[in-house]
Amino acid sequence: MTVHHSSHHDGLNRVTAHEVLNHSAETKLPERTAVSASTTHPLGVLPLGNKFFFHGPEARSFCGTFQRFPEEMLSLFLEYLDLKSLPMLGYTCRYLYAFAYDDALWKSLFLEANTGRFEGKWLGSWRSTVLELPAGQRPNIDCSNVFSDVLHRPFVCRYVDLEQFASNIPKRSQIRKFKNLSYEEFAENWTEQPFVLTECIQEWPAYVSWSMEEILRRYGDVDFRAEAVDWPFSTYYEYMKNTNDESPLYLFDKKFAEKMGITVGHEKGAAYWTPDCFGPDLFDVLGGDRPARRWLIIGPEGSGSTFHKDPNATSAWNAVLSGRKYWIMFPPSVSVPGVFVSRDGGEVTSPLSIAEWLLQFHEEARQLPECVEGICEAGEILHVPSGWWHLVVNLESGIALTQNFVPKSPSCRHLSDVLSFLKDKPDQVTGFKSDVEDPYGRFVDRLRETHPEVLGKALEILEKRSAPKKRTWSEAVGGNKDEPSGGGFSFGFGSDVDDEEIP
Ligand SMILES: O=C(O)CCC(=O)C(=O)O
Ligand SMILES: [Fe+2]
Repeated sequence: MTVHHSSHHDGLNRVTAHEVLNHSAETKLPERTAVSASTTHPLGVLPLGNKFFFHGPEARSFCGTFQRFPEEMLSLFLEYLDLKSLPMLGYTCRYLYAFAYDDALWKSLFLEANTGRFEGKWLGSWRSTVLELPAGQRPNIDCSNVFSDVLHRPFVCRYVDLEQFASNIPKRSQIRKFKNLSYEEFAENWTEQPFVLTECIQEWPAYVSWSMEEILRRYGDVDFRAEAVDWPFSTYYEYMKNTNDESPLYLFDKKFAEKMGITVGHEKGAAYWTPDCFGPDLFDVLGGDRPARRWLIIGPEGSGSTFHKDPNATSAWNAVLSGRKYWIMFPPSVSVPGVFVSRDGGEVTSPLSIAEWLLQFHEEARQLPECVEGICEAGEILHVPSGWWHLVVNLESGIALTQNFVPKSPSCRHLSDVLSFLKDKPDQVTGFKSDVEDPYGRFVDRLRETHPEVLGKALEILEKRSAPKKRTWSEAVGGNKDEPSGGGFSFGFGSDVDDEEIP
């Protein structure tokens, strides 16, 4: 951008009408490079620490009473302003201009204003899109005497080099890769471990022929769900090519098959099918009452999923059709650094964006012996065991398909986990149609008809797990680290079952 070197040293430091009106052609922001304090904010805002090297007047000293606000509070206050007041306040001085320019505020304003189908054009930022500013232009206002971490941090995160986190993976935590697996091998040994299959989806028509351009050509007018918005793919495509969002909108659509008019499964002409190794999906017994299971996932570099466990204690596979994904995963009972879970496991608070988590916690997380990491390349498919924590980031823009399922394994552990989830955490159950009032009851009924033995075994596990274990007094008080007292700690059923109680 053009920098007006003189402007912020004069008098009141107001934004001049000349600056507001004189739009300059938008310069392309830098490609992702190593984190550096010089990562360019579009208005030239610098990290807070830089003010100690600055000798001119700071913009902040011209914003009147607002100087009393810590910058976090100012930013919070601005969230309450509407589409008219926000820019008006921004025009009062350079400091407030920089804050009112924050695109996260404009994203909220966009979402408030566009609840229906969005017919407009993506213009490179939420602000430009809301204000319908001519494409590729933005006000030419120099804010290089604005020092703010709140405003600068998202740009550091946006341009952080993601490869640094995906490289030098310690050998012990490398995710296992196989060409393929048989169902027997999977069911016996691998239902509780993450792994990647490298030669499994090469024959999928979806792998052979779907590219961004092909989807654009064939489905450009079709609306897909991307977090809070439904956009025609052509709009999302423009967004992906041209966004500075720290956490880019992620296309995550469960109705894609219907929308694209494709079939899935082993019938002729299907676009893809579940690899044989994952075997049957026990939720199939629910027929049309089964919860949502498949998603098309599309996103730009840097998009992805923050730490979570998959819904309803299901397992999943995730196939990369194009692009590359970095995965970092932990077994169910591990507490992941930087991730806070409510007591019942229902609420995961990962207030951090993916890049923030990587910058702050990746190193610490990698030290944990349970850490599993790896890159899933295009043409590969990854297994997410039920209950495992995972964070995923796209190292390149790409297309993926994912499907959740309840594997059938000799131990029946997965089924019992799902049953216990449906039974004990009804408020956390997701993905069922609203007319399925009692997912647990319905599932048990169908299993009784179709898989009585499997159901029996799973219920037995459940019973054992919930029956309070009787312990003798000496067992209860006598345990120590090397010689645990009866039953104390176990990696057992993985999930969020509290330690057994002493009656
Ligand atoms: O971003 C991704 O591809 C991972 C998606 C995921 O974890 C999920 O669908 O549960
Ligand atoms: Fe997931």
